[in-house]
Amino acid sequence: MKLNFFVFLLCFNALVFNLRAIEPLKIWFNHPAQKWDAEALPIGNGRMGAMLFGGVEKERIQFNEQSLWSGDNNWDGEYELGDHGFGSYRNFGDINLDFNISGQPDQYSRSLDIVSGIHTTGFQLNGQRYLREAFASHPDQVMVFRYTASKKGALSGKIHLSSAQGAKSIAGKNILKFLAEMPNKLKYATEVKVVSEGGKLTAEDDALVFENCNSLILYVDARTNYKPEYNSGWRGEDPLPVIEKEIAAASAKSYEQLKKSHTTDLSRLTLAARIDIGKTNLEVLALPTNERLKKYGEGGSDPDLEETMFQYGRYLLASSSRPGGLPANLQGLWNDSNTPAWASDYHNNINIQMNYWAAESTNLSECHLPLIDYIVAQAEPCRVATRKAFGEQTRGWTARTSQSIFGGNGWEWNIPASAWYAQHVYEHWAFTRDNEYLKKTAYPILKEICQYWEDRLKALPDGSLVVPMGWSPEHGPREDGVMHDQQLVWDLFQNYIEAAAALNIDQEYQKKVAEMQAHLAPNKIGKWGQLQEWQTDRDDPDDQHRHTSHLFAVYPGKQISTTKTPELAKAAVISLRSRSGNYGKNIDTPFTVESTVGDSRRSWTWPWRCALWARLGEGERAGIMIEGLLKYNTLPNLYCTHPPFQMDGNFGITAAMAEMLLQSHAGEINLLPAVPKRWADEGSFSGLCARGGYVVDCAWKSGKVTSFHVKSKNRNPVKVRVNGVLSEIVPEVIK
Ligand code: FUC
Repeated sequence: MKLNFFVFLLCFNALVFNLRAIEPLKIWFNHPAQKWDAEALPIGNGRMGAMLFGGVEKERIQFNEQSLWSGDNNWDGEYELGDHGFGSYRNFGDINLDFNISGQPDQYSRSLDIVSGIHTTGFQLNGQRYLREAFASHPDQVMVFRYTASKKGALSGKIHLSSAQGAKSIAGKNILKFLAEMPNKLKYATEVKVVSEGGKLTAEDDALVFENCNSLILYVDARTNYKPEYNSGWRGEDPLPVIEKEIAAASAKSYEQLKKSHTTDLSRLTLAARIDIGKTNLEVLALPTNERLKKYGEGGSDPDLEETMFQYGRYLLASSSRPGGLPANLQGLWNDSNTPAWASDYHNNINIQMNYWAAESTNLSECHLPLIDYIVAQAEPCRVATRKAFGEQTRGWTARTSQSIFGGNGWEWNIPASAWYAQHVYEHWAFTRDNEYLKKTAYPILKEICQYWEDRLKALPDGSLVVPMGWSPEHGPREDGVMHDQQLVWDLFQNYIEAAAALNIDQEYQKKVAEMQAHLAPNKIGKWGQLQEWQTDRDDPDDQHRHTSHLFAVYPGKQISTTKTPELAKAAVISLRSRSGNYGKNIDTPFTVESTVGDSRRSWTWPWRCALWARLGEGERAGIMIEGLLKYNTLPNLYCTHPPFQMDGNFGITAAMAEMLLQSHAGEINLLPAVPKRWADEGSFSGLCARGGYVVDCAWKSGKVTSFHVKSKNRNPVKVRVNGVLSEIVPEVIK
């Protein structure tokens, strides 16, 4: 293969490559939090997390563990919340510290470092400096809170532990704990061990009193006896003995040791990918995050805030989704309610998928595994529910839109749900090229879901195949051949064919699937040039419905691309403009953030559209979608809000920003495919991933790539598009 000389120079010009220094990545306030969803700050170790308020006299730590759910096992039917029925994700409880101090603090700040995951509250009061640190350790499986003051013996007060499910706390010498059972027989427990330096600890009723201590350390662990296994009735080991063991092991280590192993573990993930898209001026940089967000919403420039949003999504994923655990739910992991919106469940018509869009592309592949394990664990109850709904002879499975952790299928059948899940199962292989995983885990799932569609597709008199009774999520009436469904099944078949070819197996079935794929009723361009959402040409150009389901084929799918299907890509541009209020009545108005109104302003709509614009090569419009999310659907603590608070927006915008910088869905690595003018001047990224097992670094000036590296564990050559020129290169080898 001929190597383009210019690309050769760029690729091997390691000396020129220069990732500019990264600004400290912090979210901070100069006052304690009042509102849980908008101001408190999250820590998490994948399984367990807390929201911190940073109070001065009273410190509230609201905490969660990902498996505390109400509801019945294997529920199959419409939503029914509460203790029985579908149930919901629940609040675990609070730890409250009342300090014997009062007055107006000086130099107050509370901050969350989203690289190290250390939360710090500091202030000056009555001539003393108070410092409080908190983190949730994945390696040690405990949360750790440390309280210090500059003067010896200055810490006195009381600690309470309260369950949000009604369990009674008991206090021992230096321990607070509770153990109880939910009405669905899920056991749950918490232990808080308190260690003081100096002073004295005494149990008083259900509280712990601390007097004249120099410092305090709290070790916290919470668990349930949930087991992600249908055949075990979703119940496993008793939680308390595990908790006691973990707390004993952690408290035997020094604080510095625990902090170091936590920081090393988390920053391995958070630093694996970085972006630098511009420099915020120092005056703005010095402001608390909530004030910067406000200024940004008023039109101020703040590239470092956009960069913080990118990294926050990665921090939140690494803090709510770790191997062996459950996937991130609608609120990630953080929930203070027993009746959360949409049960804080797993919604599969956009939300759970968006939660994981950034996992592979931004170098958090291991954080994708909880979703894949969830798909595996839920398959059996879904098979049962699928047979019940679609006939005893049905092969394979699919799911209703809302799912629980107990095999529960709640609100409304989402017939192509499993095809969308299959995309995640496939993408984990596409990015990692882990053939063992492909053979053992991914391939059987893909094949089984293909069989579901083999049985379910309906042949029209002209021989084309349609998905029966789809509804273009939450938009259309139920009818055959809805484009969203057609595209999802196309994607499933394509991924199956690629997987089977890589394993060199099932030749006959590959042919069968390829034949079905070729007969799927295709995408259509309608009367105003739009990509049709339905088989009939009835799309309304003034419709601003939040879902952009018929654009699945552009993103996260790969059926439509600017290079391979330019006519369909053009139609997608027209459809997407109209969804953001720039067609129909407003065809001549400029495309601005304000033209997107009403139902189009949601936590997850902006990121999806941002990624869509990126795939369509429209950097300016992608940039406008980031502005919209920050202006209309982001809370002061940078949590995204539907409303209410919903984490898909955080995860989604990270993925969409990555897609603006690097794409790999169309058989090539495309560098800087959709960079808006405001990022073009100078910037860099490192550690973004491309399908095929590649890791990419890149730097640019005036919108042009000035240096790049493609690394891989294999030496497979890869096509790279750099400054519009496509060449094949051999990657550098990662050992
Ligand atoms: C889907 C969306 C809603 C919301 C809910 C949790 O049903 O249509 O907008 O995000 O999930």
